[in-house]
Amino acid sequence: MRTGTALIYDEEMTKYKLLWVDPACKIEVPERLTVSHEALVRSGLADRCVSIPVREATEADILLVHSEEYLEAVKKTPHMTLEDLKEFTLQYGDVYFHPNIYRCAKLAAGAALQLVDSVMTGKVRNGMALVRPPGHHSMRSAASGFCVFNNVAIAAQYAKQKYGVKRVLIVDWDIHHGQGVQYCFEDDPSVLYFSWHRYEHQKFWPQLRESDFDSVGKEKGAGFNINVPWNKVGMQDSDYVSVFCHLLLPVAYEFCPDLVLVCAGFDSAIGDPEGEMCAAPDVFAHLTHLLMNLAGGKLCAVLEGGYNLTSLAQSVCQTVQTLLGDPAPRPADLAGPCKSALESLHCVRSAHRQYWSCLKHAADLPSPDISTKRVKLAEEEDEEVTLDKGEEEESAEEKVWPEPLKRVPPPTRTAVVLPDGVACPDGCKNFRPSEDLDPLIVNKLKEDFLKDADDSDALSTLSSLVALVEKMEKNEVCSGLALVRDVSVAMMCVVQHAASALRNRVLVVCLGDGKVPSHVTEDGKTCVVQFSDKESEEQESKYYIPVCLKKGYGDVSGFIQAVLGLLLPLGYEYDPGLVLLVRMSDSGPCESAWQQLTGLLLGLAQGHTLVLLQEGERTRVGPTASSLLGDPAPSLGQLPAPTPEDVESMERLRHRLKADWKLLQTTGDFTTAAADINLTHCLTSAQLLKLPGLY
Ligand code: FKS
Ligand code: ZN
Repeated sequence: MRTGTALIYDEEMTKYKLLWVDPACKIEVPERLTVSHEALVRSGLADRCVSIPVREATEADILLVHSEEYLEAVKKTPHMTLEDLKEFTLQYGDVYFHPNIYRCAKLAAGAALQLVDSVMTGKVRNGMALVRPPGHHSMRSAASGFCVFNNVAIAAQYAKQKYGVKRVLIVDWDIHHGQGVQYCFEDDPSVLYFSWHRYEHQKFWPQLRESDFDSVGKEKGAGFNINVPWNKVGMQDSDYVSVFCHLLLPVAYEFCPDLVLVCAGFDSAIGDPEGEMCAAPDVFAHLTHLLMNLAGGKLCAVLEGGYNLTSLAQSVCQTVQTLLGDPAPRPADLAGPCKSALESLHCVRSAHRQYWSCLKHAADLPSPDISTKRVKLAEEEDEEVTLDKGEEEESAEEKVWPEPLKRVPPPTRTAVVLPDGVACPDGCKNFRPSEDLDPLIVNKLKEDFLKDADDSDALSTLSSLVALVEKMEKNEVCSGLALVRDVSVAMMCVVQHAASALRNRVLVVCLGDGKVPSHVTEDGKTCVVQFSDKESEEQESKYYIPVCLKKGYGDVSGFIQAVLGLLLPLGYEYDPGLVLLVRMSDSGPCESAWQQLTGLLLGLAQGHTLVLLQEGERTRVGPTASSLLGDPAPSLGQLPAPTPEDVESMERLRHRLKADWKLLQTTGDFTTAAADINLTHCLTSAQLLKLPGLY
């Protein structure tokens, strides 16, 4: 099993800077790198990483993406006078040259390649390269936006060429559009490029028409370029998480990459003067976590932008700490995406519905000319007038936000409660309650859950579970796994204890059609999501969510789609303190889908997940423990389309719940209310299916 996180950094890359006055370039300073690296050192994270030296990218490496003429031109810059450098710079937009930048650009690209080598050869599982200059704007024959060579594009080509990697996913969470990456892979279906970026209807740099949602890729590459334009500033955690759940992740799972590269720019975080967004640095822990079960965990993050030094350093630490496997912090209050984000999401999903079966059911644009463009432009002009009259807005850099809480992993990662004769999996701790339970609790357990009051085995299991849950609440244990005689009883017992004695909300995720504790959900302290192949007879409520997958778990696509598009957003919005994952009898999905589910759920509740398995399912103990320990789940393979029945029932469910759970929304307000009403009240489900364009 590959483990370890690489950190690639070299001080040499701080040794160039802007030598003249240029307001567009003054934010790109050497301190960006030093503060990021120092924060990693100071927090002890750097020490936990495997430090890998940089190297210079060779000419052959650079030529994987750039033209010979361009390389030759850049090669001359170390020998130029200041005047020559200025003049050379003028032919490009928002970039500067320096006598040492060619050397640094070779190191930056080389650092990305060293990272790819370390991950692909199994020396480490994942890693991050801290580099300058950044790369994602540079094009075949042009520098742009502080970028000289396209580090990540070169890394993708290199991985394909050297390791025969078939599919690469590039996630560009920098707040600028990496047009250089887009141009490089536009017609290439083996590289899926995803970018979100501040766009403001083409008013924001680089102000390109082709950064909009309708640039989906060309020829064979159609569908493999995904642009999410942000048409407003101030996007928050919810907006980012929503786009991951409803767009990036479903497509990424369907694509099934062999390698994930991240254009890791942190100008998308709060406080950044360029991005002017409001996402907390902690959100990068979640974005990172959500990508870590793709490609068997092979993830390489390469620094791009980030200009608020405080926010940048915090965001880098969140990313690296997550790569190291520490549980993500509790997500901030995710109140759902804003209207503008929903509109963008809707436009991108509909532009891509013909290419990805996970998006087939996404709504069409309501009418051909409602793109986010025209309608919004008109509105915006109005707004600007009002803004001028108002007070001067606070600048992004004056924004204050709380420092992310220190993430202290519990002393025990995974504790197990197993019957005699079942070996404790490597890396787990056999759980024995350290002190006796309160006799009152023991009596209550006996009364409520034991058929036979003298059944000491059953009592000891239940007592252990209760004690374990308490340890998890105290953050002494992160996750747990129990093999029990009767999962239903164990589930009821944990839920009841949590509801009465614990402070935290519990998310119960139940696989199988057994009876669930739906009656305890009313006050919202418990939320139950039940996957089964039967229609539920329970009373539906905001906190009891039956997900019916008709083909059971035979259809992995349907299952994963429900996990990504329903369970995760719901879980993120509900923000439990404990996740109880219950697998009833022999009804769960295949091993890899089960591991994906377990891995993804660890992003909630600071990784506090307790898994209950039925005693007969001993063979599941090993793989489940491995997921709880943070090992990446195996890939599911390229996913086929989910069955129309499953899609239909999921969409109906989403439709019912989206008023209560804002993170389940995928469309803006501009789909007509009439269509909404038709959907819920007038049409049969068969009719619904024929009208995918309506919802
Ligand atoms: C100053 C205008 C600056 C250029 C922005 C370049 C952004 C570069 C970046 C990278 F990741 F490449 F570093 N316009 N008000 O952040 O995307
Ligand atoms: Zn940027």
